[in-house]
Amino acid sequence: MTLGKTAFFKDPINQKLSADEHRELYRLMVRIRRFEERCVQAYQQGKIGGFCHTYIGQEALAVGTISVRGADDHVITAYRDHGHALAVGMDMNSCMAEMYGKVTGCSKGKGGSMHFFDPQRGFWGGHGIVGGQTPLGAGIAFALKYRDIKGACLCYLGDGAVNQGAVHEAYNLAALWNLPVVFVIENNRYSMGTSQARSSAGYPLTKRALAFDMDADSVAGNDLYEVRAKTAKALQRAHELSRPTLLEIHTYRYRGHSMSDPDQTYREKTEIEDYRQKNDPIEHVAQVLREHKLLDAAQEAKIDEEARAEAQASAVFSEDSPFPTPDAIQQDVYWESDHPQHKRSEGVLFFNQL
Ligand SMILES: Cc1ncc(C[n+]2csc(CCOP(=O)(O)OP(=O)(O)O)c2C)c(N)n1
Ligand SMILES: [Mg+2]
Repeated sequence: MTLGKTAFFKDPINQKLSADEHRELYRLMVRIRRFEERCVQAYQQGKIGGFCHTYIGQEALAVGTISVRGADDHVITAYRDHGHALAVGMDMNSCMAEMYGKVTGCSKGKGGSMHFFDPQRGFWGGHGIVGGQTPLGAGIAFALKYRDIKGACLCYLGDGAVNQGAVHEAYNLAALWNLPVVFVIENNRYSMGTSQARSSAGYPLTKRALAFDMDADSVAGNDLYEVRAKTAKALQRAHELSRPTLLEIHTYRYRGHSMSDPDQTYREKTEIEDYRQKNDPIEHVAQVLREHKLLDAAQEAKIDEEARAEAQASAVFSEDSPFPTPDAIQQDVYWESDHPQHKRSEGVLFFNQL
C-alpha cells in the first residue's frame, strides 16, 4: 500500500461519510494510540501490573470494522482488546481504571487489560484463552438468529489462534448452521515468540474457509476505508443471508506481544521502522483526508492534543480511584454465588469449598 492512496474512498459505505464523520474516525484512531502510549508509560512506572497487550499499529482494524456495525451487531475479541473497547465507544476513564485495577474500571478492577467488557454497548470482552472467544462468538450469532434479531457478531481472533481446535469447531458450526458471524483474523504476522509464517501451514489463511464453504476476503488492515468496505459486505451477508464470513485482515503489531515480550529476539527492529514509515494506519488516513481537504494542520494538531490530554486525564482519574476491597474478589465470578436463588443444582462451586 502507498500511504495516502486507497481504492476504497469512493466505496458507497465511505462515500456517505460527512466531513465530520471522516475526522471522527481519524480521531478515534489517534485516541487509541495515545491511550496505549499512556498505558505503556504507566506500566513502566509500575502503576499498572499484570498483562498489557497494546494495539499500537492495528488501530484501523478495530475502528474500521466496528464503525460499520449496526445497532444489533455484537463484538467479542481476545486479550488485545483496548482498541475494540474504545471503538465501541467505551469511556477512556473506565478503560484506564481497569488497567490500574481500580473499582471505577469497566470490570470493577478485577479483569485488567485482557478483560474489558461493556455488554450495554454489545461488547462481550476481552478473553485470555487463545481462540476461546470463537465458539462464544458463534454462540452470540446463534442467539441472535434464534431470537429472530437481524444482527451479527464480529468475532476477532489473532493469527496465532487459527490452529486451535475450538476455532475450527466454531467455523464448522457457523457454516453448518448458517450463523450470522464474521470471523476477523487480525493477522499482525506474529503470535507469542514466533511469526505466523513459522507457525501456520497453508497461506493465505482465507483458504481455510473453503473447507467449510464459507465466504472469505483478504483485507489491507492499515487502510481504514478498505476495512470498512469489506466488513460492510461481510455484515450484509450475515444480515441478509445469515451466512458467516472469514476476513483475514493484514495488519502489524509495533510492540512485542505484551509488555514483557522482548520481541527483538524474533524480528528485526528495522522491520518495525520500515513498516511504520510505509504503512502506518493513522498517517495513511491523515494523508487521505489532507488530500481531500478534510483535515488541515490545525485540526490535526488539535485532535492529537485533545487525545493526549484525555489519556493523561484518564491516568489521573485512575490514580485517584480506590482499589476494590478484598471482599469483592469473590463477587462477579459465578452467577450462582451472587444469586443463590437461581441455583438449580447442588453442585459444588469453588468458593463453597473455602
Ligand atoms: C490456549 C492458550 N494457549 C497459549 C496461550 C498463551 N498465549 C497467549 S497469547 C499467545 C499468542 C497469540 O498470538 P496471536 O493470536 O497472533 O495474537 P496477538 O498477540 O498477535 O494479538 C499465546 C500462545 C493462551 N493464552 N491460551
Ligand atoms: Mg498475532
